[in-house]
Amino acid sequence: MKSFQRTLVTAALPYANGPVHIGHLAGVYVPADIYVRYLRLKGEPVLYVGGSDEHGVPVTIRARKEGITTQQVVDRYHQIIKDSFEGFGISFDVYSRTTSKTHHKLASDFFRHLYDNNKFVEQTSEQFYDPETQEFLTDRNIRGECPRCHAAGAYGDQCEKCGATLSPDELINPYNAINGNALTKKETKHWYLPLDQYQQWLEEWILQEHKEWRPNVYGQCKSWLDSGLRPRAVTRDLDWGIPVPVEGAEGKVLYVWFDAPIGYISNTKELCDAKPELGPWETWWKDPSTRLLHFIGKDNIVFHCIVFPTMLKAEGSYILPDNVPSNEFLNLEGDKISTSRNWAVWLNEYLVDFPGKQDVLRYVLTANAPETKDNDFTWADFQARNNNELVAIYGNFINRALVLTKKYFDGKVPAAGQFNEYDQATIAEFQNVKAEVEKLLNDFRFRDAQKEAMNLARIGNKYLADTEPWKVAKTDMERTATILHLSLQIAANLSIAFEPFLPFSSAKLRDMLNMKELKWEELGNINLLQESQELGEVTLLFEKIEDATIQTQLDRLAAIKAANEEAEKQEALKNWKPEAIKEATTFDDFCKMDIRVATVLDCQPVKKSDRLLQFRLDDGMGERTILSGIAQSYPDPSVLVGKQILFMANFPPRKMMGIESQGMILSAVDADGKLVVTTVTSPVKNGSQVG
Ligand code: B3M
Ligand code: ZN
Repeated sequence: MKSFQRTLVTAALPYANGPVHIGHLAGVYVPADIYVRYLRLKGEPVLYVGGSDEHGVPVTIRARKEGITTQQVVDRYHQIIKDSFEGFGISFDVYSRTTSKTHHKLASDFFRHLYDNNKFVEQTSEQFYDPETQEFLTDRNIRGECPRCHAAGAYGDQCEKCGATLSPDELINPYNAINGNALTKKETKHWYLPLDQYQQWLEEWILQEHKEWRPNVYGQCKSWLDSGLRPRAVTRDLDWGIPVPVEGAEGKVLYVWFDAPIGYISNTKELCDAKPELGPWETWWKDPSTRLLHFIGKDNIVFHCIVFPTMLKAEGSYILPDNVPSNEFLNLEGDKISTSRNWAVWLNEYLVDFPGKQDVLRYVLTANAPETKDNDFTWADFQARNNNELVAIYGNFINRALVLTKKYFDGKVPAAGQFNEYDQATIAEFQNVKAEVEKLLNDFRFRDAQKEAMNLARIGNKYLADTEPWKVAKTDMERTATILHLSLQIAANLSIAFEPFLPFSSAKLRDMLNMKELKWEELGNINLLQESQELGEVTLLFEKIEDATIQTQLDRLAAIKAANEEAEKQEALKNWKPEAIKEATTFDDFCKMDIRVATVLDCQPVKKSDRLLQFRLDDGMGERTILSGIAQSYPDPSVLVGKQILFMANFPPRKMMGIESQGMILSAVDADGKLVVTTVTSPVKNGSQVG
């Protein structure tokens, strides 16, 4: 283990193309915040650097969608995101933006430095181009049919429906996402970071020297390295971003993934320039005794473990990340969270809907943190964890300890008498937890660490339940004093243990106990509160969340789901093209088909089949039964009763679900797969032939 003198923690810079949601919080900002708060409590030098990623295509797409300028988009969402983080107590030392002057200069200089030292290769390649608007299209602005799941409107970099990572070349019938134009290809020149030249170095640095990285991170890096690295373009044909500082590069900007990680450096510089007591920014980025940690989500692993380190290495004067704790994804009610599909719990909305309950979300997201695999956020789990854990265990313990002290001891910490064996055992059990929480936090295992902190509350709650001071008080005030004294000391400890996880509740608890902020080292000390110290006002630490509150959230999601399905249908319809005409047939073959008109007498779903409808027809000669697999398209089949429809009379009879079907109903297949039964435009005799 190397020894470090300071820690620089970065959290991925969210795109300023929309508000941030629970996936962001769970994946990156809460874990990083827990870690940073923990180090601060230990008195270690640490900086927590964040900011908005304001370049790239996503923000330009949002601008088009909202009909405002790109600058207006980033101004709006930077503020919303910043406020949301503040609202949730994400304790950044700096939260800046990549449109800042400092950043433009630093990123531009960084590129120029690599350029001047021949670190790039220049390459000309064919890119998708819209001949009408005369612009090259970036991956995100190209849409088409997904080659995997065949959803319409997949993006050139990813299918939002099935989550597949794509390249625009894979899309079926690619088109310009903005105007629907068909695309051609055209040559363009770009600068590439030759990752292949760094392959060997990366293999050594990651695969040999960083075996301690999380298995998901290490594994992803290994698979990238195993499949062989290729040069990556670090410039784009785009009018939004940092201009490429090279002659002849007009109309080109730095690729957003080139400039964004440099944003960590620029933001640190802004902070240190404003606060000289932190020392020069270079100490934080160039001194090998600084420990650099990147907190990110799994879709950013390659950029933080391979691309950015290669940039830093190529530049030559920077330190490299010591670890990259990356989380997997959080889903919402079983579906992938998606900004463009509005499938998310937005933090700015949560802060309005659940005022004062920031810690509840922090708690639930950490309890369910997707540390080793994707996890699911459900509102039912949110409610259960609040009601059964925060309220019933932690809150209940605190409330009983404080209320009883108010009742029996005038709100002053009572003096302890002799601790009995049970008290001693409780203290011992309690003191063991500190080392365990520390070990877990040092390993970035926040979910288990919080579980341990919760165990402290459990110990306290059990202690009160077992010792029953409200009964003891009837006969033995001295013993009651001892029980409550110890309980209050445990409560004081809880405010320390939970400080990294639930900072708002810890502050509230400290107010109730009338204690000042304490250091991590005090955890386990059972003399934190002075005898006869007066308690503050007692309120509930957590409140029960009712079913109706949860239902409101579920209703909102149901409405979004319905809207998305409708939008997908519209997208499919918009891009629908008729099937190619079948091979030529003959008049004789056509004449072999006996198509006729009949009136629907009755139409019912077939029992135990979600596909089949049973038709009873008047075919002019009598009654006829036909089964047709169109139930999904007719949730109410009675709408067909009385209609004259077309059917094929000489289709060989078939038995399905024990019923004989005597023919075939003719239906048209719509673009969305919906089946529509065919009919005649004015009444004709049943049994008439069609031809
Ligand atoms: N903005 C992608 C994302 O939000 C990107 C991260 C940049 S970190 C330097 O997932
Ligand atoms: Zn797909």
